[in-house]
Amino acid sequence: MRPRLMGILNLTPDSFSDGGRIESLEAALHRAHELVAQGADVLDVGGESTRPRAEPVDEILEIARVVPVIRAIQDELDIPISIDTMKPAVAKAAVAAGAWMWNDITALGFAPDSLATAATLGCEVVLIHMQGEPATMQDDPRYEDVVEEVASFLSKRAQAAIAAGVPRERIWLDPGIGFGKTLAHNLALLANLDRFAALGFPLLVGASRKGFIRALDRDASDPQDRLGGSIAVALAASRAGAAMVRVHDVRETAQALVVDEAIRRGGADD
Ligand code: HH2
Repeated sequence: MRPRLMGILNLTPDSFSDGGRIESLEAALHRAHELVAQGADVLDVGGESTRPRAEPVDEILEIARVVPVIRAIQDELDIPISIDTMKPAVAKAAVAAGAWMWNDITALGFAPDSLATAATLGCEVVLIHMQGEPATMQDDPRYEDVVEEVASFLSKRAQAAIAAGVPRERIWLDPGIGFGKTLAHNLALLANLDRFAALGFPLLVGASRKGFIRALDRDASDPQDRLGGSIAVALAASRAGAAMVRVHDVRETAQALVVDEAIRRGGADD
């Protein structure tokens, strides 16, 4: 089984890789159609950038950015929508508009009512590991044992979500590549993805165009030049049993995953 493809639809002026490109409802819808045509299984809609040193966005503005786009996608396309937000009010508005999944980089830890809101909404929930907060997370991240600490954090947050009333089968885990991690931390996590897949929840991996790729390839200072590295991670995630990968380049990743899966099956579909 290869992972499902979560196509990234950023509605933010400052996302690191494609920020500023989507400036209208029409442009967002056009991009949504493109991502679906390329093979996306889920669209991840975000109204606040989570890149290191990004400016926080007020929840009213975030809702105004994402809700009309979610409604329009619902009207025109048959695809599950994920809302990438840490704010319960935004998740509520997005789910009311039709979102199927709440993708939260704070693992339902940002607001006191995050856990209860997720339980009430009854939607799918992605719990992501992050050390610190977006503005400063890359300043000096430290771990004794990054793999064990991230695994233990994710297990605890999953238990907290279940205790708050989130159905177990709705919970997804994500080790949070680039969220308060050095290159060595990211590589340790990526080399041990099977450890996270074994925690008993579907695993989501988001590494598309992220900064650690540039740390390995100095020519990739422009995020758009990180396709090869992003695909390498998608294949590693697939081989480790990930259920979904979050990517900008859906078409190219889909092709790589299909070919990789065929090779692993030894050409059984020929
Ligand atoms: N990474 C980003 C945002 N959301 N969600 C999940 N589940 N996993 C991730 O790794 C993840 C995520 C990075 O966000 P940003 O800096 O806004 O850039 P982009 O959305 O272009 O990836």
